[in-house]
Formats: sequence, structure tokens, C-alpha cells
Amino acid sequence: MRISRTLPVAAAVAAAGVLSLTAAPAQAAEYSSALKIKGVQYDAPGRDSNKCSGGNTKDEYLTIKNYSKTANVNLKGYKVKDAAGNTFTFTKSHTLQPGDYIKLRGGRGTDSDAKNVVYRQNCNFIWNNDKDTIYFYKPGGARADVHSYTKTANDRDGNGYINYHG
Ligand SMILES: [Ca+2]
Ligand SMILES: [Ca+2]
Repeated sequence: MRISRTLPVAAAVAAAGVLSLTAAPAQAAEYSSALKIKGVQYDAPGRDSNKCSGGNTKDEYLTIKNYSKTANVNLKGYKVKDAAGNTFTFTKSHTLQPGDYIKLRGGRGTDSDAKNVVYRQNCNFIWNNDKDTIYFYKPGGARADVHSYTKTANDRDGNGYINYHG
């Protein structure tokens, strides 16, 4: 239970039984992380080709955004994982200012703060075109965000992109 180490005094009092008036609304699927998954281009436009040269793995991406109004957050140590257990760890420092974002793209390329991009340095696709789950973990291993999708249920316009957070 995380109440004891993260909630301020007022909430801790409420949790102790004074009533739950100050408790956060129930949002079971949402996490309090500053960084969340903004959206995913799980199906790269065009026919999938995982060739490092001339393929389109770069067009498959996950957008991660800093939703904090005040805190800078370094991506170093954060991880993403798919339903099959394929994992990518952000090994380099990349600071996201409030409102800032990056696109984690497949394929090989040069990471750029100015261009808001980090490459997985892997030309294979990671996000399945039919259904998958996107896990996002903080450096300490706590879950920062998670979203499952299916093409039929979550991508009604069929453009291969799903938006999760504004
Ligand atoms: Ca895909
Ligand atoms: Ca869509």
C-alpha cells in the first residue's frame, strides 16, 4: 500500500478513518506518474518492413509526455514493455520539461532532445498490429502507466494510432 509514503497529512488522516472526503476519485486505471503514454502509432503506415534500411519501423512509435506542471523528469532508467515481454530501457539521460514529450521510435537513429525523439535501435516492430499491452515503468520498477488495445475496439478510424492522454 502506498498511502503511508506518498500521501500528504490530510489524506493520511482521511485514510486513518476520518472519512474519505479528501481521497482522490476512483480512477483505477490511472497512475499518478508525471510521465504517461500519450498515444501510440502501433501500426506503422504502409506495409510493415523491418529492414533497417528502407523499412518503416521508424514509423511505429510511442509518445511519452510529461504531464507535470512543475517537475522536470529524466527518462533515464524508465522502461517500456509489451505483452510478450519485449523490453526497451531508456539508458541515456533525456530530460522532459513540463509539457515536453518524446516519440520512442523503432529502427536505428540519433536520439535528439530538440527533435523529441529516441530510437529503440532495433528494426523489428514491437507493438502488435492486432492487439497488445503497453507497460511503462519508473526507474525503481513501479508502474508509471499501462494501456491495452485492440485494433477493433480502440482504433475506430483505423489509422493505426490510438490516443490515451491529451
Ligand atoms: Ca506494429
Ligand atoms: Ca486511430
